[in-house]
Amino acid sequence: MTGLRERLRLIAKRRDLKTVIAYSFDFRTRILPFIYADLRMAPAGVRAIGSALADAGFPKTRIVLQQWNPNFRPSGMRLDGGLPDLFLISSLQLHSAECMKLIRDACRIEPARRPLVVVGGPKTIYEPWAVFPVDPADPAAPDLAVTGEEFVFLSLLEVLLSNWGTNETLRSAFLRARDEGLLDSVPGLVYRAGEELVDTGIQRLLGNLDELPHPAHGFRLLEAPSRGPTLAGRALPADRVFEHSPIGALVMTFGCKFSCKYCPIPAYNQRQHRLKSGARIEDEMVRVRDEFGIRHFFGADDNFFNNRERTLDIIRTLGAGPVQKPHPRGRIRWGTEATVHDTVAMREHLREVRRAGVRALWIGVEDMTATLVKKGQSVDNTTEAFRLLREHGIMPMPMMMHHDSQPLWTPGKPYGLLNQVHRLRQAGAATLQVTMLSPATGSKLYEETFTSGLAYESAGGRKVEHYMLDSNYVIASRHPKPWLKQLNIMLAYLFFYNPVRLLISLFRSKTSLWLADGFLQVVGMWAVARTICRTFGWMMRLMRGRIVRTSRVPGSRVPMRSPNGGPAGHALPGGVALRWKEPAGAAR
Ligand code: B12
Ligand code: SF4
Repeated sequence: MTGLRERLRLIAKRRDLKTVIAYSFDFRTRILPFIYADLRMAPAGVRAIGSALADAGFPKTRIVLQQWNPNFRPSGMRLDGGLPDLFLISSLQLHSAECMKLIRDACRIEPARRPLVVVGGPKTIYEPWAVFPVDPADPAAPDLAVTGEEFVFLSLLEVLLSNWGTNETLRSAFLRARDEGLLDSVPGLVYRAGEELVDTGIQRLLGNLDELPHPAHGFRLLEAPSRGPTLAGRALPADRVFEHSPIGALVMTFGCKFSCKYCPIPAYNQRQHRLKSGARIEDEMVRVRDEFGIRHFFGADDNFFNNRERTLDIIRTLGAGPVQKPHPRGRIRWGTEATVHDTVAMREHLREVRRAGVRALWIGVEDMTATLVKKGQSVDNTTEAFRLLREHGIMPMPMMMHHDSQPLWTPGKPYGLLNQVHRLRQAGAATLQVTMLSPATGSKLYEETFTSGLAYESAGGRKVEHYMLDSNYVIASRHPKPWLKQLNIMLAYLFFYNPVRLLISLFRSKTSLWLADGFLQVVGMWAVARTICRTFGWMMRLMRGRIVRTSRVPGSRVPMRSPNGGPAGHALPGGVALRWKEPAGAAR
């Protein structure tokens, strides 16, 4: 990675490159559990790609967040007086509809002037084929889908820039590189070649995250929030970044040692635990605070306590250095994710964890009785983990997963959803996440959810759309009355966020952070109202309408292959992608 960054800097001395990066955002996803953070935290993925470009010597880069610029239209974008050379889109699966709208609009630019259009992020990492449509009436498609991280993107850039002639667009250099097979040496790309999709393979992952470009670059590239369709003359000034993104998402570690069947994280990380050093994280926090005024951070960790020695290196460095020294902008505070099991295992070190600035931990409790999933949690050790955190002034934020066999209430037993929510609140939970077990792309359970006929295609005539794939909607269930599951989720939230609890949090709080607890109750009540308004209609359809199931595993409808004609790494068994082998082989 370090060598690649240096080589690109040499190219940058000879070549200018203008890039616009858009983050797609579907406003229909604005419901619990993350209704505040979704708008008030500039996402790390687009910032990381922007940082990589700026670090490589291409500062003419702008990051547009659809959540801040809902009317942004790529066809009208101008940067430094002209169309950009490169238009990048980042999307989560649930924002796919908006991602496709951006692609369609970018394709309205006449081909001879069109920027190279590339899509990446968690949508294409798992389903790169999905952005290449099959409908001849709607042919708009990106030039390329990326199924990897910065390393893949910069490797691609190196190939393209090394082959970019002076009198041509970057897109035409891409088309030539593609046809000459130059892209095939970069694993992590999917492009169209005639009637097929070519998948260059599974990405090579960067292990030492200290080699990543510094995230501070990305914060300088943000487009200021606006209602307009075009871009402003300059990016959001550094001293106004905090106003719009008071929380900074930072990459610290990636990976988790558990292997829950419904979770894509261990496989995505190729079973590796990847991380930055304590010194590097300290430098990032301090620099982002000093340059942009952001002193609250959220670690993009999958399980921060995954490895005790590595965690201790990070927290001891942060606890001893400038991060915790008084500062005119305030001390640095941060939160992240961990498991119950590892929190209990870290019990002797929680004082150090707090000293490092941690004030909130999102904990994947799922089901306290471990009926749904076993990852070292039980009623007793979950309560113990929460007690320990509370005692150390760290807010525990449980993430629960409701499932078909869990009742709403079980008298005298801790199995029911409300019984568990009650216990968690008593144990000091400050927020609550309750989602329904749903198919997650990239997880072991994904295909089975479809092949077993569990997944819904529609209910009451309404199709399951992408924005509903956030586990807040019941879209896969064997329960005879699935509407009850949807209702249970609403009741659990109402049980947790309500005026009575607000009063209790202010006058008899279980946590030392009672003001934060009260604030979270207020935001939570507003968010519950919004969540109920959004999901009530779906519940009624589940109750009154006909439920149509689907057993078709989503897969590429365009034949997909590796560069040498073998099976494609990103194809799903069962989809046309893998069945490609015979029919497409015959057609070639
Ligand atoms: C922090 C986080 C959040 C924060 C996001 C806040 C913010 N605005 O940043 C909050 C808490 C709000 C959140 C909410 C949700 N999240 Co979330 N979240 C994460 C988490 C833990 C870290 C994200 C992150 O910052 N990663 C670090 C960055 C650097 O990685 P990245 O975004 O993947 O980007 C890299 C690559 O993808 C690639 N890339 C990205 N874009 C592009 C574009 C191009 C052109 C290229 C070439 C490359 C590229 O390069 C980047 C650098 O390496 C991830 C898991 C994870 N470890 O990544 C889940 C994750 C993104 N979340 C997920 C989900 C499902 C949700 C929710 C639906 C949960 C829920 N039930 O409500 C909501 C959705 C809310 C909404 N309306 O959007 C899923 C998405 C699954 C999918 N396939 O789309 C993830 C991947 C977790 C998982 N594995 O299941 N989340
Ligand atoms: S513990 Fe959490 S991050 Fe780890 S595999 Fe299970 S669900 Fe995924």
